[in-house]
Amino acid sequence: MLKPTEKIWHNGRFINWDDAKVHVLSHVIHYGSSIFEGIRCYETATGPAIFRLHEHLRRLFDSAHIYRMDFPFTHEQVAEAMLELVRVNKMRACYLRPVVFRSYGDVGVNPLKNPIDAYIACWEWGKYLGDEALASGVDVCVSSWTRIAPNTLPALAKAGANYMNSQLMKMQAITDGYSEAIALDSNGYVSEGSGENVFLVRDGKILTPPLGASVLPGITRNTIVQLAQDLSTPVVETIIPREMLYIADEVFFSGTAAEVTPVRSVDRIKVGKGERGPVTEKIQREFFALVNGTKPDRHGWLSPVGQKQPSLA
Ligand code: PPE
Repeated sequence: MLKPTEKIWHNGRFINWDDAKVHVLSHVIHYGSSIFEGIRCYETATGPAIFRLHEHLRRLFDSAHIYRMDFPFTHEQVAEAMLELVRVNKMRACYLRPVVFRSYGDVGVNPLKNPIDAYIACWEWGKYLGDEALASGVDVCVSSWTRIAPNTLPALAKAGANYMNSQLMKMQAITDGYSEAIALDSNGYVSEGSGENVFLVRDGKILTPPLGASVLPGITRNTIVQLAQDLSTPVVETIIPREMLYIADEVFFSGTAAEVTPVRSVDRIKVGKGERGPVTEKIQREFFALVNGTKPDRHGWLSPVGQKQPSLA
């Protein structure tokens, strides 16, 4: 269960957790008119630091732009709000969730007259696909649901409505005994998980679907591509037939919540040896060393919160 923190940022002010409420006739409740981000703040030896804050904010503003939402704050203001939120809540590590939506005003599909409301909350979020997932890998299925098709819902926007498709995938997967599902795009090629991008490894080469395969332009996806290049491992963005998932040497997920999670089987077919593979492990090691600050931040990906938080111990 979600453990409340003290404050939530709302339209430029910090309010109490329990006061962050919306009216039932808010546009977003009826028509899914929200965009959001998910960002992790990691504990490092020199205090908490937000991982790839600016890339996440860029995507938030891109999502707002796609949906014609006039969000009256600058990138810098929201960045400062996020850092301040971690400070006021005295968090050491947390997940941050900015959400921008069409709020209370009129009812009816036309969203243009409804005000835009913005909140940022944070909380402690552990391992997305279970505690064992990072080491042992997860069992997944190919969803019978297709990922949102081009020209239906824009996949490059991180919009609440996209997650109705994700929920269908996830519910089916869980009910059928899997941890997660991978969807195919409307052409039948591999797209992404309900809340993760997908990578395959075959013959030492890393493959991932291109943005045209209805995937979210994941910040972790971009991180993996960069880390693979740093490690001189070739990475190719290419359309991927479904059966490549079965014959890949390794498959793994990437995402802010999921971080880098190995996939050990797809549709009950073992991937490689049915355990975390060596390339996945190498990428994981590099990823966690960077986010935890045990390796120098050579890409400038960490935004220090600027205050060492008291130890909870
Ligand atoms: N695809 C989807 C559909 C997705 O939701 C995410 C993130 C990604 C790819 C990876 O993107 P990125 O986080 O930028 O690397 N999913 C977020 C929400 C998960 C949730 O259950 O809520 C996340 O990981 O924060």
